[in-house]
Amino acid sequence: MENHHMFNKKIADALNKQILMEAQSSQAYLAMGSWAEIQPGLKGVTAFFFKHSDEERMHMLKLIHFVNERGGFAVVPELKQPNLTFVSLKKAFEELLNHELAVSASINDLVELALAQKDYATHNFLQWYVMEQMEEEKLARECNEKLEMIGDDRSGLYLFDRDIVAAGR
Ligand code: OFO
Repeated sequence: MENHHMFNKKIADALNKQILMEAQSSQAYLAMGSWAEIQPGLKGVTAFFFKHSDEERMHMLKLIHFVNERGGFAVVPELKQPNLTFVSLKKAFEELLNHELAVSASINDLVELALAQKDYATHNFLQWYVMEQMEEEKLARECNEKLEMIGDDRSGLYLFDRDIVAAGR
C-alpha cells in the first residue's frame, strides 16, 4: 500500500486498543454463555450470550478491516481469561452492563480523538459504534432492571429466559 505510513499513528493505536476491547468483550460473553449453558433453565440466556459474543467478534472484525484498509496494520491481540463463573444471573448481567459502559466510554474517547486529529473518515466510521453502544447499553440496563425486580422468583426467571430471545434483536 502506498499510503502505508500515512495513517495517523495515534488513531491507529487507539483503534488497535478498541480491537482488543471488542475481542475481550466477545471472550467475556463467550464465558457467560458457557456458564449459562450448564445452569438449569437458562436456554434463552445461553443463546443470548453466545449471540452477543458473536456480535462483539463482528465489531472487532469491522475494526480490523477498517484499520487495514486505511493503510494501518490491525494487531490481533492476546486475551485475558475472562470471569468464568457467576454467583447469579444478576451478577453476570451486572458485569455485562459494566462492560458495555466501559466500551461506550472508549468509543466516545475515540470519537473525540478522531475529531481532534481531524480524521473525518474515522469519525464517520465510528458513528455506527456510537449507535450500537446506545442500543447495547439500553438492552443491558433493561435486563438488569428486570432481574432486580425478579430477585429469586423462579417463575420470573422462567419468563426472563423465555423473553430474552426476542429482546436479543
Ligand atoms: Fe462491541 O459493542 Fe458491546 O461491547
